Amino acid sequence: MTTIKGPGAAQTHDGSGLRVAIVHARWNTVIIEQLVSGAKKNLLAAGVLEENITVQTVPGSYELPLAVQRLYAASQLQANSSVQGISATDLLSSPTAEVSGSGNSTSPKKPFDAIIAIGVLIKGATMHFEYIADAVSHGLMRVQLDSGVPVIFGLLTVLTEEQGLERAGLGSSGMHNHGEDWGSAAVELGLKRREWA
Ligand code: DLZ
Repeated sequence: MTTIKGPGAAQTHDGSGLRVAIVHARWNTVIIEQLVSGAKKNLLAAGVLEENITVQTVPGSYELPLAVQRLYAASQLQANSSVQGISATDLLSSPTAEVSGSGNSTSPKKPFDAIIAIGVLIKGATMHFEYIADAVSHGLMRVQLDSGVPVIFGLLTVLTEEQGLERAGLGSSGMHNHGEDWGSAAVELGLKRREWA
């Protein structure tokens, strides 16, 4: 069956110069894993280098806004730092971390051009779902507008497990994996953000 829903005809963008982070919750892992691999698939298909894709996890969706905010800040710090060879994770745990050892450096990293936040909220019997969905949606928008980095909204807010599986391309209806759209959106917005700078 044809549908009018969706982002329209596929666009081609060259993501080979981009650096992208995926931050995902671990709740509802079966669905999450599929969404993350869909996002990664389209990042790679657009030319984003594997080495320029960073994947970080948090326990649940509620943790996504802070993680996105800190990961982006760490990548800015890393880019500005004269000390090379510090991972974003090191910087997150200790923003003033120094590298011990030989001083061998990795290539300089620039700040992330886009960050994809992925989580799956499944409605339960209480109001939990509504509070988290609202908080995370507003939190991610706030990080995006405060920092200027595109934050791709990969939060599924579904009423049933089946709805979640469908949107990850794991259902019986033939619905595509929405994670792929998020990978494409990250590339498009990462490039457009540079144009709009
Ligand atoms: C606690 C909780 C529940 C009940 N459901 C979900 C869910 O469906 N999806 C999700 O990503 N996270 C869930 N969580 C965990 C919260 O997001 C959060 O990790 C905890 O409340 C700790 O802050």
